[in-house]
Amino acid sequence: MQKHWWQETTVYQVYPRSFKDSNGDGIGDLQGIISRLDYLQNLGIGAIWLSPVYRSPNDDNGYDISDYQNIMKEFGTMNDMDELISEAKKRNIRIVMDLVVNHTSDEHKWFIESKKSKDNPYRDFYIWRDPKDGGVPNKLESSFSGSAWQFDEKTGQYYLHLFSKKQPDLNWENEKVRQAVYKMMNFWIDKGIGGFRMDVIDLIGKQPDKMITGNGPKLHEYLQEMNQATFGGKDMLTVGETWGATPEIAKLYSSPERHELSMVFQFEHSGLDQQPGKEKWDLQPLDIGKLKKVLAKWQTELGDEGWNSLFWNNHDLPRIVSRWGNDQEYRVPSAKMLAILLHMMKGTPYIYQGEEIGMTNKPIKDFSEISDIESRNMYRERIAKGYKKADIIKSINTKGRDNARTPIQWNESAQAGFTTGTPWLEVNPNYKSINVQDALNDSNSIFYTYKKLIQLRKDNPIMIWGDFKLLETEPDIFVFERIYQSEKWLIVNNFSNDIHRLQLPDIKPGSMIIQNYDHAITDVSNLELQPWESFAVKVE
Ligand code: TEU
Ligand code: CA
Repeated sequence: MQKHWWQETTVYQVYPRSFKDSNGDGIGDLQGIISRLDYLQNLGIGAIWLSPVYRSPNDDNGYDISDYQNIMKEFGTMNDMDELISEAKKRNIRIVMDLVVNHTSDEHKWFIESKKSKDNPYRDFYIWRDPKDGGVPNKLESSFSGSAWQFDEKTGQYYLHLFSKKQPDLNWENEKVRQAVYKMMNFWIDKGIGGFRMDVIDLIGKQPDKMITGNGPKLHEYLQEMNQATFGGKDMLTVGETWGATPEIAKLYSSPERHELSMVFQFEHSGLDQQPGKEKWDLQPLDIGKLKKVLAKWQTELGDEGWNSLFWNNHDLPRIVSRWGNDQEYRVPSAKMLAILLHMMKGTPYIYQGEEIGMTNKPIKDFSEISDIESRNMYRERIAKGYKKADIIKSINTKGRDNARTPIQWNESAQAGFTTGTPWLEVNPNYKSINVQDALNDSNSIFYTYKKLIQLRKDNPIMIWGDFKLLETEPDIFVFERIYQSEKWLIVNNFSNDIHRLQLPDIKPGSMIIQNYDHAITDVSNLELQPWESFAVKVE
């Protein structure tokens, strides 16, 4: 298999609205990101996945794009964007753009034309259907609650929106749509970007009349066509967001000989703390035994036909230390354990902004504190269905998207140093004890665990190419080996608040690679693992 830069690097996701505000309007912006590139270079990352910065009315914080070739006014200008690309390049950081082409904003010029009349040249850029029996064409639902069909009085038809009604779905069956998207992608490629993260890309082959949304029959044909028309042969990082992917499906996207994408984000592990067959709001505790099984399956099954992306959180998911770690007594060791575990697996690791300092979820008490459209719609829907307010708020505090979107806590000054004004979303009140400045000043901080992991990846091919092998242990302990040529590493993780015994009589540990407690590990035949203890050690 040919080697690529994106297999050897670590990616950092920036959610621009919450990263750093440079002009006091309370909204993070491109100049803010530029001002923190030295920080990211210090961390050691090789690429930034930049959540959308395009022109947008912000119904879904930039995932509703009204102009793909212009910058959101609050974020800056195209000159700022060019500056970001070139300043990042100087620091060996590539910019991976978010490509949101399953849908546009309803304020995009294509949609404004499309809804003008049934015979408008842009009508077929979107998915319009006649009413059925005086109502919606079928039962397709929006991810943001309610029907996926919105009636348009003027032309008497419904349009499809799998997300908010301000995010009409593009009609990928229309060749003109595909060509327009490829042209736009080439505009960005010509600017020297490092690749694309492709929003809900598994939906573009939908067949709405057959109730098929994900993994439609023409999905891979479109991706191969896109590859050829745009990034093919340019060694760019392309990662598809694919909620329903199994390892078999992931291979279709990422087998090198198929010429589609570099890798996908799979979410199988992310569904483990929700009740089967229900929504993410329907909570259940994480079964760590299952987590190990799922992750180990992905580690081994892709083989050489694909490549894993490794991530715990993003702008849609709660903060991992709050979700599966312990954000109180064991915040620091559990955050470090989660970092070591993730970065020691095979694949490209992604860090979500703030994860590297162990930022936590921010609990709310009331509807008035919710910003995110997904949570707001769900709240209203569930109140109407008779759910208890306290239960809904609990679901939002556990799984809501605002949790990960609070501003980055840079220091202990007002508003955590994110802005000199009023932030668009309230800062987490724990910023006085959790912030970048303190993390940089403390050589034992979570930040330096991440920094070390990133450096280790640069120095040790085994971290990138080594095979993964899960060792059988009791459920709360996650133990695996990486094996490469004559080298072997042992990685041990206690995924709990309790002390656990672990016996590995046949393994002789050598030098320590990284750990989150500072005692020596000279013998693993009868270990007493401390709460959330984690270490990686060479095997003799
Ligand atoms: O997310 C896709 C998606 O399915 C999520 O919205 C998901 O439904 C939810 O967050 C978790 O249950 C992508 C983007 O990452 C997200 O921010 C956008 O809102 C969405 O697409 C629409 O563009
Ligand atoms: Ca700003």
